[in-house]
Amino acid sequence: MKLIFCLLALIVVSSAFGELYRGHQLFRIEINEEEDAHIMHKLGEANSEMLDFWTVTVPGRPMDVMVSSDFVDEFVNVLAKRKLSYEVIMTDVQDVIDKEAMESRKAREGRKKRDIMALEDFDYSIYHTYDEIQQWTRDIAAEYSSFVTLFTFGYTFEGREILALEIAAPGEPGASDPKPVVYFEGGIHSREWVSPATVMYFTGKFLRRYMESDPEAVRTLGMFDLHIVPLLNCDGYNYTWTSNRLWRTSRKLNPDFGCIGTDLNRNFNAFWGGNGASPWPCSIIFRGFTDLDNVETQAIDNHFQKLKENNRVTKVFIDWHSYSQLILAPWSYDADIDPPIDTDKQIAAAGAMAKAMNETNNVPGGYIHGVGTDILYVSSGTSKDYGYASTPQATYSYTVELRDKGQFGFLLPANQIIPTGNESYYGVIGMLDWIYENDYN
Ligand code: 0X9
Ligand code: ZN
Repeated sequence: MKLIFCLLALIVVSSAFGELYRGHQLFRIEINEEEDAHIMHKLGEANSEMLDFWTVTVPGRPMDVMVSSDFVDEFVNVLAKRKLSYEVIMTDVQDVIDKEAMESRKAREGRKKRDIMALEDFDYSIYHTYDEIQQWTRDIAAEYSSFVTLFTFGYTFEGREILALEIAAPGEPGASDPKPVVYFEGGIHSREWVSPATVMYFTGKFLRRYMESDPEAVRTLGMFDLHIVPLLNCDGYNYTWTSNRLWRTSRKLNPDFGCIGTDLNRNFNAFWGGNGASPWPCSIIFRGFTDLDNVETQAIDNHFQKLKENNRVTKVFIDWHSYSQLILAPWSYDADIDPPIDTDKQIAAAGAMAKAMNETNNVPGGYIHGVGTDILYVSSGTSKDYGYASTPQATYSYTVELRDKGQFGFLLPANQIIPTGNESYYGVIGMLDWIYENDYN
């Protein structure tokens, strides 16, 4: 059985992706004027098939946009007319995708195949398929069954289901009973592969170190219960392995429009339908027809409804994304309103996380923290605003954008998974220590 899994994984890796992005180029453009941001925004709306904004237009920030091969000339003309400076970061996106797939294949070939699914030999330094992630989740629950529970959200689509872990270690002296919940979610955007890889890495590390009585791990797991969804957007993620490496949204069919997908990070019931989310079902930031109308977001909300019914306190909510190296606090839905009343605490805890992350690896460019709308862009119906203002009511709710700063973007090489996972591990400890010391009870 294991051998069949391994062979299947190899076939998937070698046959995936086709040539969808041959000749596509990734541009980095300096946008300094509001008017240029507006023009780029409009250009994107009018040419959504040709332009994929990897980061969004905000004056004062570089904007990364992937331009399809037959639109490159026209796009360069627009840039020239507006006198906008730019550099081409990837001259052929397909080459970068192929390189990633080849490296992944080589890494797998070099290993004893029977090890792929064994937890003790689980290789955190490569990206994993949907099946492997599911297997890992089940294996973790089995290995640490005395305090880790596997739970499902009761949703399957073509056999795929969202699995989650509850890590509830015995409380340390001074811990609340029950302990406050810390929620971590990976893979809401399917092309951001480093997100589930990181969540899995630091989860595994917390558990291993806890068993070794490491004081940091014992303190963290002894003070908080962790609820972990390693991979939320299972269908989308599977699709990035089989068909389109750069797929972002869910795989829900939008009947009557002939296109598929909702941006799950625009579909939450917090300020749903506002700015920075599209009502157009074929947009990659489509908000859905109504809030929570995708099984993934609904599953999350059901989970928090249940926690609420059981009077559980969710203290921290983090949705892990890539890329840009940012720790973003609420709000993201509107730049013109005051930040939430908890903003000082939120920023201080995010600062503790950023400090720990930057001290771990001194990653180029560092991690920056701040209020979402100050350092990124406006978007509504996002998980971060939901985590704070809707069902979870977590005082500390964030979007974390992992590595890198744009050299590889969503196509981050696998050799950066472990360093990213490590800095995130210490980032989580830094944040939870701050909360424990300043705002636990
Ligand atoms: O646009 C998103 O959903 C997130 N960025 S990503 O490149 N991973 O897609 C950020 C959303 C949260 N924050 C703000 N918009 N302020
Ligand atoms: Zn994302």
